[in-house]
Amino acid sequence: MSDDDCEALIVGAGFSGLYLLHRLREAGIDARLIDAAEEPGGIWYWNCYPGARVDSQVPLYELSLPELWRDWTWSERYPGWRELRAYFRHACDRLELWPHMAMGRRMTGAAWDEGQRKWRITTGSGETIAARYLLPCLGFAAKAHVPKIAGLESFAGEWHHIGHWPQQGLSMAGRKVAIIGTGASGVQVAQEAAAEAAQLTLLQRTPILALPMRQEALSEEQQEREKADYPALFAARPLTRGGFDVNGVEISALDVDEAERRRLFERQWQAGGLRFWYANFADLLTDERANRHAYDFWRDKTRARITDPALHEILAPSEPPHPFGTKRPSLEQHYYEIFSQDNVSLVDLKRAPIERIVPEGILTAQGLVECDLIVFATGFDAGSGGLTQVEIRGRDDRSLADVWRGGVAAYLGAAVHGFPNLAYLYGPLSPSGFSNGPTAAEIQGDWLRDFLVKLRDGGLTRFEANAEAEREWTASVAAIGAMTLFPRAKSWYMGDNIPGKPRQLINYPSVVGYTNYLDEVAADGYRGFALA
Ligand code: NA7
Repeated sequence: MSDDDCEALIVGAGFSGLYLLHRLREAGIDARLIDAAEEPGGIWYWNCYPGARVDSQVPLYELSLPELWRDWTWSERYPGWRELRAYFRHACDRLELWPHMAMGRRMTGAAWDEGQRKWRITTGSGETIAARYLLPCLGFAAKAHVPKIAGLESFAGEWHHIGHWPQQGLSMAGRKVAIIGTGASGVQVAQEAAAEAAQLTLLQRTPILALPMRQEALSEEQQEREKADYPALFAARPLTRGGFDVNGVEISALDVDEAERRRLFERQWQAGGLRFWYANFADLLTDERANRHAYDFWRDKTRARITDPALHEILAPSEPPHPFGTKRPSLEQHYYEIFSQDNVSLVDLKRAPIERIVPEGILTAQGLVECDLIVFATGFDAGSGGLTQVEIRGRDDRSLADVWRGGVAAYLGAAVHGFPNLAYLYGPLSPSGFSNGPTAAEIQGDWLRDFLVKLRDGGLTRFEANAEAEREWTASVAAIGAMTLFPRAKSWYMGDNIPGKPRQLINYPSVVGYTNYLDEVAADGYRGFALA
């Protein structure tokens, strides 16, 4: 036994990993945690690019533990990465997690030892840790996607993916910056680059349907007052579809007249943040005609902010590029205004595709975009990418990457047949990408704690998802997805932002539905698992 051998090894120090570590230790389970990063924070460690901030509002975007929120105050409604990292350090302090955590250790492989009923986990520094349970909490965006573009190696300047931004920071002042990708990350970094760079070029393939954030400075007094409502707010989160504070209204956008429809659209638009997405009409994401009303509202509001009419059709097209909200809408603070600055230009890659990268910049079908810094805001191999990039070998010595080659299959979006004693959190086929992060972390963390306590108390040392339960769960996510408009977009929700990745809905589209299902499984003696 090495000093690190333990009952449960958690991998990842984001919301899911830290919450689980706390809950397991509280329950008397010898749990430890490793993470490749030097500091806790998960996605907020790696994504430290200028402008990186969360687009779920606090206090919804924090853990519900009173020992954490009682003496914590935020400076903004949508905090930036620095403040979020400070929050994670606060959580580790208050919950006294540090002695059980080892930072700077990357899991490079894991193999199941059936004889010993243990996982043997190897790390980048060559250690092996033995653990009864392996609990990866890698987040949805652990593997950055850098598209293969010919000539990148010949580029004379500097390039970075936003998920591997230099920890020491990087000034964009006075530089010629090109950003490839206009998802949530592209929008955030563009707003900062526009203020600093001598020249900024955005290369857009699909327009983002971005919503106004309506950032708000928060005072200590205001938060002290709001804290009286926190317990009710936190109790409501698992009972909503998206893990936020409310659901949408329970009526169809088609059952009301134009004036009433506009009233609700306007209210959620003014409230700001993602509310126009998660607190809209009931059929926003299931009925194309209802969705079209929302799109038209968004387009008209957005066009009113774009001063150059030539950009209207590129940034906010007459016809929707995809149903509104079937790709993640990002939040913006002044994104549409940057296009009226002299130092900012936009390339529509649909008309002028990238041909190759040359030493001076990016060559498109319409000419050279000169630059000395390329920012890849090109997304992630979301959901499964973090798990399959590690060599995880199960019962039959097959790797998870191999088992999932034709598509992801998992029971409850957490356990895989053939991989005993492994449960991953915030991963594919769980609500992850459709859930406010801390809400999912708590629902899954509490459930897993209860499961492992039940095994311990029953003298059991092995669980494995049944093949049939796994098939049913995987099929049910696809079937529920087919009732929505999500398959109408090419997005990371459908797994098909990565060339060659099988197309399937990778997130379970209801937090409350998931919560209820987990409760039923527990009440039914953890059906769907073989226990030994
Ligand atoms: P996203 O949302 O996956 O956005 C990636 C962007 O990069 C998107 O605009 C893509 O265009 C673009 N992209 C990807 N590959 C290419 C290539 N080869 N050429 C040009 N453009 C490309 O990632 P983000 O990091 O912005 O956001 C991820 C999540 O973080 C977000 O959903 C929130 O939950 C927070 P496309 O749309 O595919 O045409």
